[in-house]
Amino acid sequence: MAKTKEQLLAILSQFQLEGTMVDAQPFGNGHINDTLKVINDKGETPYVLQRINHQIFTNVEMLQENIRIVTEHIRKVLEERGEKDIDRKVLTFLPTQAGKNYYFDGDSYWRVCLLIPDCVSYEAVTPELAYEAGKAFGDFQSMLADLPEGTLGETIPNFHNMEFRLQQFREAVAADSAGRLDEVKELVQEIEARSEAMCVQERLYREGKLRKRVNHCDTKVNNMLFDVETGKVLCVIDLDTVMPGFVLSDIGDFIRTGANTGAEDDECLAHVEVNLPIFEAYTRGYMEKAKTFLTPLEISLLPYGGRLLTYMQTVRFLTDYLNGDTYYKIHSPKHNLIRTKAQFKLLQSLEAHAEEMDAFVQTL
Ligand code: GN1
Ligand code: MG
Repeated sequence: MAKTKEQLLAILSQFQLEGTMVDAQPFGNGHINDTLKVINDKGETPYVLQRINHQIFTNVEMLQENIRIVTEHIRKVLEERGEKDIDRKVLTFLPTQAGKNYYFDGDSYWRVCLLIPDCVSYEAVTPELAYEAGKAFGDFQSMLADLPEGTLGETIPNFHNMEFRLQQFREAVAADSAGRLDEVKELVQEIEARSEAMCVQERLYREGKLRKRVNHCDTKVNNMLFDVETGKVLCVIDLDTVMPGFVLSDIGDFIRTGANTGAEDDECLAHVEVNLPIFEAYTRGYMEKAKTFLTPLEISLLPYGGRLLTYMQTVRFLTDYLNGDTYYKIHSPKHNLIRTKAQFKLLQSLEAHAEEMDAFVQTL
């Protein structure tokens, strides 16, 4: 439900903010939550207001508690490192008048954080940005690597569990509730043909060879802020999916989103190919920070992570298409099918370059 300006201001008045707020306007382009920048009576934008999508994040209490733990922990590490300007390097959430870290207005859940000034985010990646991003996401994981197991909850249970995503997919195929199965039969076959090979992490975990780690789980370049002055990464944002899981998420999802010469929903499949210089730059940056905690087995799996997360997203988009578009926001009737095809094309390209990518990781 869209809110009027008056309603948004009433929500903002529930938080302990400084100054007089006069408006809130759409900001950014996430697929899940609604994000607004808050404007005060001096024309400044000191805060970000977000409506949490509680259809997807059903346990808002756990979600906000995870975020509190993660931001406090990172703040502590940055302080120990003697960093300056820490308010621009980790998100700061504002309490409500009642002292909680979210506000429920009767139908939606809201939260407010400081807007980090003098920074930019990017939708498209260059090798230079990818290298910086790799270091930042690797460092993000390494800062959280000492959180004891069980500290964070799974905000979306089995979020990047491939066996679970395949199960959801198979249920969607069986139900065919939107009557779209005929149209996508070939894609279903392509997915099934790879299903065994794509569940390596779950098998290794059961065999006790792989542990779970805290991952960001949405490592797109637009989930980090770069300092306009230095061009370096300031802050990793979008912490909703920070949770324990399998380690390939944070390399895989960057390869999927950043190392693509086309768009996630490109209608022109000829545009979609793996961008190897970006893969290499990200992996180099990521390894610089992550080699402190990764095992040799995990390192050997890194390029596989790109294929895995691309495959997983193909499966998730197609599942949503089969279900009649109940999960992702769509901008055209076939958007989820277009996304599926573009992700599948990227997967094929990653498969074609698998040997080269494996060989590159060996050189690091
Ligand atoms: C969603 O909203 P956004 O763009 O940050 C999704 C990711 C998908 C991505 C696909 C909670 O992220 O897992 O990879 O869309 N987030 C959730 O673009 O499902
Ligand atoms: Mg996001």
